[in-house]
Amino acid sequence: MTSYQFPEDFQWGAATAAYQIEGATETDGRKPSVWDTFSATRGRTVKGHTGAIACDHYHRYEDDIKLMKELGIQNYRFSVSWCRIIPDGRGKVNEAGIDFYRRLVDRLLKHNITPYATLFHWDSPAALEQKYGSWRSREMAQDFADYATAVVSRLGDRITNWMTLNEISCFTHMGYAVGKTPQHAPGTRVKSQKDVWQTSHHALLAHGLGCQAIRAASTKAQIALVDNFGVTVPLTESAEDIEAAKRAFPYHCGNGGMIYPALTGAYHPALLEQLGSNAPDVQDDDLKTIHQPLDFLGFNIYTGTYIRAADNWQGCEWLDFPKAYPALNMPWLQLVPESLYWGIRHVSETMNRPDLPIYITENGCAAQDQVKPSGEIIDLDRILYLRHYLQSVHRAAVEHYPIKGYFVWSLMDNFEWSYGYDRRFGITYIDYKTQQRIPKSSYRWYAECIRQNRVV
Ligand code: GCO
Repeated sequence: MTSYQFPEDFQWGAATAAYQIEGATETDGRKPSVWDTFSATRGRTVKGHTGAIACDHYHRYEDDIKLMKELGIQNYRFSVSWCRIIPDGRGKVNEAGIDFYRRLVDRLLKHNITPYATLFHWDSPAALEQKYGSWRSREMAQDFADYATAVVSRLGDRITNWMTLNEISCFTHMGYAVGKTPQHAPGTRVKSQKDVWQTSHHALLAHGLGCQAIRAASTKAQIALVDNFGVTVPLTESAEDIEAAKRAFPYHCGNGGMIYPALTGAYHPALLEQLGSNAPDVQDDDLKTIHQPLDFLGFNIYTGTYIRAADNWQGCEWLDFPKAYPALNMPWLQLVPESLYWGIRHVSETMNRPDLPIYITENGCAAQDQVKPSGEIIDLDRILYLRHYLQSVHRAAVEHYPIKGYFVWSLMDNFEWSYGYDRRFGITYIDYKTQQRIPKSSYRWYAECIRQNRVV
């Protein structure tokens, strides 16, 4: 008997995002995004790196699809760049921008690879930053919905799977901050925590209006939100620690104010109480708009936090990582494979949405990859990481949680936001001088998992 076998219909894939791989930032009518202006500002990214060239995927997408084909994935998650489609943020559609994604998708379909398109992976048009401060304004939600209509009405004949926004907390709570310069675009200092929560509220509204726009433009659309909600992992699986992890969940990483409203239609009361006057202003019907029916949930997961039962008012305690705890090559990237299983279980049990199919839309790690004299990259650390997390996916499947598929982050090394090209998350190595793609050992290992439909 072979172990760690997945159900026959389990979906394997790989993920990327537009600004991180495309380059060609001034091509075919594209105008700047907030990430172009942010990364071009002194001191914002490591070594001043920008996405101007990145992996030059815009010109090399055919080669990249060959890489996917050899890998054996049946699914590819990418994002559409708003500033290619509506370069001024609102108004005129740039058909040349649409044409790029049409070529990409047609090529994917020719190779029997199913496209999963994210409409927003952080690269909003800089024009909207100038106009009204991006997510600080409620107008952003309607502009996003209009952009969604523009894309889905043109590409809805070839794309079925649509994801609205990627990781609301990252482009709002890491893009706007009080008393310090935020790490992510647009990098705006605001006056209060309430202002920060207002940006994520506007993003939730954009998600809701976006869902409505997608459904209106395509009757066959399958729609998801992609979130990286923080996962509380019970220290032991005793009933007390499990209960503690569930109690901690709405407080953790703003979960109660992001994934909760999207999946349950309400901000979690415990979080609202904690926020007090810093809670966002919510208008009539906002929560109804935000709480749209979803066909699946995209869950991005990299790490987690251990929790145990405690005799305090919350009934739970957050545990620090010991000094030498195993971690990968990011300050926040501790190895917590169970976070994947518990994240899925929290959706079913803690948020009470056992009905919602889940795809892991990102999971992976940065490693200090070295090219050997033989030309190979033998990334044993990445294989170790991925193997443990995939075993956790398998546990969720065996216990009949609705886990449908897995997308590795990432198909190839790319622009890692404020870390620039300094951190490599790919299973394919990019030589940025020559743009040569070199599959790493993890690519071969992942291909074997896909071929055998199990964790090897
Ligand atoms: C994300 C980010 C990715 C990052 C990855 C590693 O969705 O979290 O979208 O773009 O590259 O998470 O930090």
